[in-house]
Amino acid sequence: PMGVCPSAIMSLLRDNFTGVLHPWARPEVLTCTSWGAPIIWDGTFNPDIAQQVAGQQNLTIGLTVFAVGRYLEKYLARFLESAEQHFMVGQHVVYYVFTERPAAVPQVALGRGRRLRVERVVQERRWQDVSMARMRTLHAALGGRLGREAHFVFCMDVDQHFSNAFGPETLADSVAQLHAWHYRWPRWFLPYERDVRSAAALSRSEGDFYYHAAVFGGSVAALRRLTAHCTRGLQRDRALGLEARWHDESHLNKFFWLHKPAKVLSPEFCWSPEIGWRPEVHRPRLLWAPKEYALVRD
Ligand code: 2GW
Ligand code: MN
Repeated sequence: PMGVCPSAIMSLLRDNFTGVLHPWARPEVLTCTSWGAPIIWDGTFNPDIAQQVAGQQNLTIGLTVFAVGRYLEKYLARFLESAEQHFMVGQHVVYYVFTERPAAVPQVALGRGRRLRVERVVQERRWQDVSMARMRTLHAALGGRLGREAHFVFCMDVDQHFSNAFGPETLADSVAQLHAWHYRWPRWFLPYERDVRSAAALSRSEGDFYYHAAVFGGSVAALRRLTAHCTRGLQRDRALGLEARWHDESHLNKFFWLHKPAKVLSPEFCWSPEIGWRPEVHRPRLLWAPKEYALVRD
């Protein structure tokens, strides 16, 4: 399915932040979901307009990232330094770094209107738990200071860096990221959790896209609902002795199946260089670090 649907035009008119002016500029890719949300690809939005609209609203945008154990030294400095170059430049930004070692967080020179806060978390023993515990911690943070000082928040993995502008054109009430490895696959083939006992389960006929948990965002209220849903699902599964196939990401996918995202980011926004060249990927905004599972996983 390609091209423009009328509901894309409707959502343009509704959404102040889109700056999506030319969904037809990319006829070779899907630029609209079946429920009328824009899928933003390079060339389909005007970053200057998005910037102007966001500036007029005097927004503060939160960016949360977890850097626990070896991931702190390995990834955090480059993530933050590249965010200074590319993430919401010209807006008010507050970074929230969650780590068990606040003193080891690197000093990064911050631009005007940009702040960094460090919050202490306990280090989970298993890496799966490090990843899954993020949902509960985020839920609490969104209900606290982060939720009071930010209007919109993005929650990201730390094992990646920004390579091009990631600006307010990405903002909406709820935002999901197409997974770079899976955006061309048929839905019955996607790596959703399939065990019906799991709270994250989707059947072969369910699922819109496979979303990547390395990037999700939205308004504070929407993210409170998302993190509550995922925390509850993770807890329910644990009580049954279950762990979904892709951990928190499986529960995130279940949430976005039940509560459709208001905006979807093309794989250009979080690209894996290991995939190689693809004609539809114009200007990657975030690049995954190479996976070194043998090194960092037990
Ligand atoms: C994770 C796996 C193995 C060894 C260490 C860690 C680890 C993760 C860690 O030692 N310290 C840490 O801070 N983390 C945080 O969890 C960090 O922010 C990292 O980016 C995030 C997710 O772990 P990651 O990036 O190694 O997993 P991916 O890239 O395979 O992530 C996808 O799947 C995950 C669930 O398995 C999550 O849903 C993640 O959001 C997805 O992108
Ligand atoms: Mn990752």
